[in-house]
Amino acid sequence: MIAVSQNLKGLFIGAGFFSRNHLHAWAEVEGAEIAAICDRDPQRAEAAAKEYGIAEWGTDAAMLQSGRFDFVDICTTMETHEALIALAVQAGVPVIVQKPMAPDLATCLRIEAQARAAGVPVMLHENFRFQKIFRRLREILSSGEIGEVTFGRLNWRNDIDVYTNQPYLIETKRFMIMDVGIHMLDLARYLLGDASEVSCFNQSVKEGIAGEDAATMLLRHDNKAVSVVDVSYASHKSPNLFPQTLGEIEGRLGTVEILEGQVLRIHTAAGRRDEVLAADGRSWTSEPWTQIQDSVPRTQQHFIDCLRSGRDFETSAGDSLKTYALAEAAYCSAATGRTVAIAELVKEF
Ligand code: NAD
Ligand code: 89V
Repeated sequence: MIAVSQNLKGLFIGAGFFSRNHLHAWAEVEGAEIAAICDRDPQRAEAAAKEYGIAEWGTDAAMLQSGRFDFVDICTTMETHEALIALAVQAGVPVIVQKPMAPDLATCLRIEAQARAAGVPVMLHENFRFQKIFRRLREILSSGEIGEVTFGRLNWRNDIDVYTNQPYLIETKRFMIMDVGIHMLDLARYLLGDASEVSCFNQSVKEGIAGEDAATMLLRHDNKAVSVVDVSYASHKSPNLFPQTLGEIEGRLGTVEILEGQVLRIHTAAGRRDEVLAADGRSWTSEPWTQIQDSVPRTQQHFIDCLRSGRDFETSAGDSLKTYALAEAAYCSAATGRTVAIAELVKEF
């Protein structure tokens, strides 16, 4: 058992585009520190070690088997996650891994089963639900102020140039749903509860990309609520709303609108009020990424707090299977033109 006073020592894998947000955030997280960084590109590994003051760097993730690490943070793309998580599971090292968990549900199920069989905890770094505005919205819903939820709309539409920083998105066949849809499906579960049926229409609007860059999904939740989740990288508006999620949640007694500028507008019989959720004002965050960047330290602190207390992760691999089943059902619905029940894809969770 690691003394509370001692920091948990982590290995960080994947010194690419998004890693800087993780590495800045680890410097803020209480009870943990990054002891070594690994990237198969030695220049990236060495440069990041220098920039973030990390004592050790390497190019081979097998360093996981050295027995020196209390956890590993995997910040690589989805095709690499199964092999890297398997290395960690073999070494008995707890994992926090970036989304998407894997390209398809079958691989997600394999990963989760192996980790569970070995008793190694795995958490998805799914940070949209850790955004300040959605923590506050969850509180309002849990307070009962708008009553039992009956309907939700979550939309994430803009035309940010995501391709320059994340060129792998141009080639990937499963694009919009796995890149942003997965954030929205997790949010829909977090705000409206589990869902079991999906209807989906996909579109490829922009020329020259392999997968869909827009998707419109209809969900039926287990509590009979219905939600619409729509995402697009081909939505031209000024100002560009990246990375804001807009929408509304309706209940039997009122409605909460999710408005531009991180405003929650609460409508009840008592009247209407606005709550504005300001950014945290960190030195290393900058528009338009601030809303996402501010959620990274919260996500990582949750991982460490749960590791230390033994509490279940909110976005454990096991819980996240329900999110990836919805994504799989969405692709199946888009391909077949019919509503798909996740029970068709997975006997039980
Ligand atoms: P990237 O391709 O820029 O960086 C990945 C790095 O991992 C590269 O430097 C690569 O050399 C390294 N790598 C890959 N396989 C490796 C291996 N087996 N061993 C060692 N190093 C290896 O990718 P990125 O844009 O930083 O995205 C990483 C992940 O973060 C993606 O899954 C993406 O979807 C996700 N992401 C999440 C958010 C968010 O949380 N909101 C935002 C952007 C990206
Ligand atoms: O959050 C993500 O996963 C990224 C995005 C550009 C949306 O931030 O891909």
